[in-house]
This record gives sequence, C-alpha cells and structure tokens, in this order.
Amino acid sequence: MLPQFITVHQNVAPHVAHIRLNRPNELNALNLQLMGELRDALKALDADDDIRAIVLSGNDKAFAAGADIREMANKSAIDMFITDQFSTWDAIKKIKKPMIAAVSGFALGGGCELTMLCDMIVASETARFGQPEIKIGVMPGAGGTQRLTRAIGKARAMEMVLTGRFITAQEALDAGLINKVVPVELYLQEAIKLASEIAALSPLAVKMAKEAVLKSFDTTLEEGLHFERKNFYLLFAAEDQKEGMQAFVEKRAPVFKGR
Ligand code: CO8
Repeated sequence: MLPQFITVHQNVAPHVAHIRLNRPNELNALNLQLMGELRDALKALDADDDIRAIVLSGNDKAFAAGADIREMANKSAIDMFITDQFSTWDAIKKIKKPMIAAVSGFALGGGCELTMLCDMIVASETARFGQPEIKIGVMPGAGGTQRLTRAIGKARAMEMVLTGRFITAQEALDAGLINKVVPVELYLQEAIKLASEIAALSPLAVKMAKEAVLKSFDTTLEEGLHFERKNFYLLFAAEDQKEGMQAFVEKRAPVFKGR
C-alpha cells in the first residue's frame, strides 16, 4: 500500500476539520500523489454536512516547500501537458467551504500558491513565504504571478517572483498577504479558533459570501455588485436568515442549521 501524504482529522473543534500535509522528509513537497489525496479529502469534506470550515497545515518546519522538483525535473512540456496537474488545483479552487491555511516554516513555490488558494492565512513567526521558481529556471505556475500580485501589489510581487526572495511572516502581514502572526506554538490553535468562529455562523451565508468575495477577482465592479446582490437576495430563502434575524430580535444566540 502507498504511504499516505496527508492526514485528515474531523471535528478538531465543532464542525471544523483539519488536514495535515504529511511528507516531512521532503518538506511536504507537493507531488502528484499528495495533491491528489488533498483534492479528494477536500472534496469529501466539502460534501460533508457536518463540516463547515477546513484548516490546512503542514508541520512546524514546513507548510510546503513547493512542487516536487525531483518529480518534475526530467519532464518534457508534453509530459507536463498530459499530466495536467493543474486540474487538481482547479478542483481545489472550487471548494465552497472556507479554508484556512495554518503556516509555519516554508511556504514556497506551489506551497505559497496553495496558501493563497486558501481563504485566510494564519502564520507562525517562523513562516517564510516565497516564489523561488526563478532560481530553478522556471516561474510560478499555480497562481503565484496572479494571486500574489493581487494580494500584495505589483512592486512587491515582482520582487518576490523575479528574485525568488523569501519574506518573513511579519512582512507578509504588513503586505496584506496573511491575516495573523502568532508564536509557533499557537499557529494551528489560532487557525482552528478562526475556523471555529466561522463554523458557528450560517454555513450557507458563509459559502455565498466566500463565493462573492472570490468573484471580485474575476469581474468588473458592476458585475461583482450584481453577483453580490443575487447571493444576498438568495439568502432570504434560507431558514438560517429567519433564525439569525429572529434571534437578534429576541436577544438570544442563533442556532444555524445550514438550511
Ligand atoms: N521538491 C522536492 N524535494 C524537496 C523540495 C522540493 N520542492 N524542497 C525540499 N526538498 C527535499 C530536499 O531535497 C531534501 O531532501 P533530502 O534530505 O533527500 O536531500 C529535504 O527536502 C530537506 O530539504 P533541504 O535539505 O534542502 O532543507 P534546508 O532546510 O537546507 O532548505 C529549503 C530548505 C530552502 C526550502 C530548500 O529545501 C529549497 O530551496 N527547496 C526548494 C524550494 C523551491 O524551489 N520550491 C519551488 C519548487 S517549484 C514549484 O513549486 C512550482 C509550482 C508550480 C506548480 C505547482 C504544482 C504542484
């Protein structure tokens, strides 16, 4: 039997799942098997009504040090085309539930891109973000030139992409790439806490809000506002909207069911 490169932990807090990338000897390098396992686990959690938020982490030393260089080194352009590894990334992009990256140590290349595919990033003080592909004769291929630029702006993205320089967790925070920096003992706990806060809310409203925020990257302001309004109206078809507003009026805590 093949070794498993991820572990999945259900209900690490109510309605929160934790996926750990678990290929420590290679700094969680993202080979095809690991990415396939990750996609399958995320799709299963996305379909599981009991789960409302997902935390994705590596270990203290590495979130992930990028795509597996050994696996790619001798491939031709046609091999890369046929393998179509980005279909896995496209599937992960379609996950509707909120995903929070809990990052410690290296988040490089595809690892940095994977954190940016998540919706929020909590980092330990030891985290280092980088797109060092340029140093091995290529360039980012899983969103590094696009999502990083949108997150931190052209000047800083250009510097990271063209020099391969890593930035610290504090620099990433200052640049707006990540949400929070905490001591290394706390990053996973803090990410789970953030996930729990979201998991206590209406899962329907959360999914539709996530969808609308992501839409802003792909469209004009006018179209985006239209999309937002449709989702806003749609939520009035949900029991959770009645419950949320009724609970406010009755000065009690709402109980959301995701219906
Ligand atoms: N791929 C394969 N193996 C790796 C990778 C990697 N990306 N990173 C580290 N490893 C392995 C090392 O080869 C080493 O293995 P071994 O012990 O068998 O020699 C082990 O992990 C530990 O690494 P180091 O000894 O190098 O550890 P250091 O602490 O000295 O250095 C670094 C850590 C700085 C992170 C260093 O390992 C490094 O530079 N790694 C490569 C970083 C990199 O270039 N990443 C970008 C890869 S390309 C990419 O991500 C393209 C993404 C686009 C598509 C995404 C599809 C999945």
